[in-house]
Amino acid sequence: MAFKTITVDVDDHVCLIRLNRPDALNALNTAMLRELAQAVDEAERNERVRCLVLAGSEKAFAAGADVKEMSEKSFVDVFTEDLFGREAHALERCRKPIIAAVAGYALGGGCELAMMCDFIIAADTAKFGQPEINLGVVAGLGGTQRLTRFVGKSKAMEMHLTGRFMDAEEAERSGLVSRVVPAKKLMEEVMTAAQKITEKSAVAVMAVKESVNRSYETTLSEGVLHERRLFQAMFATEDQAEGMGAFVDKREAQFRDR
Ligand code: DAK
Repeated sequence: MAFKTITVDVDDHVCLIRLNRPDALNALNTAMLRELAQAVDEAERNERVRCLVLAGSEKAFAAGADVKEMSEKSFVDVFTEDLFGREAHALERCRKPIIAAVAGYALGGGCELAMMCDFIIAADTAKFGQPEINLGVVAGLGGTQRLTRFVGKSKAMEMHLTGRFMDAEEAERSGLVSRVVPAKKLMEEVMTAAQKITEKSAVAVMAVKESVNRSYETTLSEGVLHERRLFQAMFATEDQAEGMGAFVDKREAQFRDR
């Protein structure tokens, strides 16, 4: 289907979704979040897709939820519509890996969207922030929870309370992003990372994602046990035999997702 606020391209097993509202610095409105949720669902169902990439433009990943759209809403509107709740679940429940490619502003809902992805690669131009406090509200897409887990209480609290932006270098130092690359090389680096993931066993990739995410939801001992069971379960796959056999034979593994 043709989308109006995003673009979607599937190439070489990677689904690249770009937020595309350049006049509003990719501010997330209802239409865009619905299209994004649909695109993620479609990529999840598309057997050709083995990894997703979510990107914005050079100037902005996304400058937040659309303040102009939100400013018209009442409590009853946002409560009964469950503003963005359903759309956010599409990303949260996706079992394929999603990489966020962040250049420019990733603010408010934009920062939260990037944090919902599995990891963030940032351009040296990236700026992260949770400036909802300046609008008289609090973050609503998980920012107080996820940013705190990424960067710790002190930095998260400062960013949420003052609205201060964090540059790419500070974001890498604080563990918010996996690495920073020159803006001109951002998409090349992200697509190379995505490509590497597509070459692995999709079963093992899914298990890694599930296990790392588990660490946010459970105690250490339960998480370690869950990981051990997943590791053991991998021995029921052909890909485990292929991967280890290929290592022993000194050849490239040919994974078949079986
Ligand atoms: N919403 C709507 N339009 C935006 C926007 C936004 N968040 N950010 C930028 N724009 C628009 C500007 O209005 C401007 O449009 P025109 O005036 O040209 O029509 C255009 O994009 C270019 O922006 P600027 O002229 O301001 O560009 P600058 O380079 O001077 O400044 C900036 C860039 C990013 C520093 C500035 O635009 C800015 O401060 N933007 C707002 C950032 C912000 O406050 N973001 C947080 C929004 S609140 C929830 C889920 C999510 C949320 C809440 C609830 N539930 C599930 C319940 C999330 C809330 C938020 O994200």
